[in-house]
Amino acid sequence: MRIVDLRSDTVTRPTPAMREAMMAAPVGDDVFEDDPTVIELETKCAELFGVQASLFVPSGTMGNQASLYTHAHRGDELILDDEAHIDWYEVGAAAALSGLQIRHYTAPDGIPNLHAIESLIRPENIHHPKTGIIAVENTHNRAGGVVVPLETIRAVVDIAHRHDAVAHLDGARIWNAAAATGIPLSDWVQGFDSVSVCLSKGMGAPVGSMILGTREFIKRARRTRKMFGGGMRQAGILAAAGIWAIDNQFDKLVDDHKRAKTLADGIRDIPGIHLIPDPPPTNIVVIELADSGKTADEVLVALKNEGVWLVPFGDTRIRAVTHRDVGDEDVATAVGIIRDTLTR
Ligand code: TLP
Repeated sequence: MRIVDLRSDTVTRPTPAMREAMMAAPVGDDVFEDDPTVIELETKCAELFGVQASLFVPSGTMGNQASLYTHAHRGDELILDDEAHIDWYEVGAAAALSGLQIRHYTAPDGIPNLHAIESLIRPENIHHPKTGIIAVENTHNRAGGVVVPLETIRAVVDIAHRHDAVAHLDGARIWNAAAATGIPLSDWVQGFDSVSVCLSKGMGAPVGSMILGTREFIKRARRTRKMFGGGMRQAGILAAAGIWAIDNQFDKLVDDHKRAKTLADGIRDIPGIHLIPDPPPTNIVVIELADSGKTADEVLVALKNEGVWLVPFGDTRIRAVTHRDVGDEDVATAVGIIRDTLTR
């Protein structure tokens, strides 16, 4: 049975050409800062995003958490929307590692609520924690791959800076925001005090994320990475995959977006479901099943038995993600099987 694996864009496997680039990469010891391929990737990303410096880290989680740790003072508050990846899927690390207290606002559509953020900022008072960090996610995963508009992003950064806080961007899929809008990568990260971007999602690298920031911040983040056990040695083998991805995969993300729309077109009229949002803005299709009377778990098991793999996003919510290893035929197969399963 052919499997259509729509669980995540993290499931992509390196292409033969990417593997060749990895095999051919000159390497050194990155803890001694003399791996030429890591240096090439870090230089390339700094230029591409228009920042002073960047740092190669093993994962998006480390990209976010090493950034937060590098900024944080224990007891500071971190303002986040209540669907943020940092809150849902990073094992409580902001509290456990950085001593941050999280303060939420609600943003079911993934778009930061500026008024809510402003109202959560703590006034100067001996009793209060200090608002230390405001974080934004773009594209927003749990909201369905939503692109947070540039003016909203800029307004959040402005609020942070007006209140002596720093702004962090979880830009795991910022590539998709740039691909979907045509607005350059550098515009999306401008003004942030730290940014984490992933090479191992739609970009298709097997491992790796980048932290972006000033030279001074990246120098400190390098120490944090070492403390977190993320100092890698001949990491050029992995960095080469990232360089290959930037050169060859970035301009193909629009195909993933088209396939997400095709998937949505094929299923939106199924009674009892709706898509969040509809149409899907990038490569993530979130399907709400509440009105169908079916649960996420039963639907996921039935789909899996037919070779279509998705993940739960709540008791009655499931997620499909398109990526490089899913072609037009796979999408057509998935549409057929999802229709059969949900109308049975
Ligand atoms: N997201 C994964 C899961 O953890 C949910 C996925 O399948 O989407 N920020 C965002 C917005 C992410 O979506 C992810 C991964 C990360 C950070 C963390 O990246 P990794 O998995 O490399 O630690």
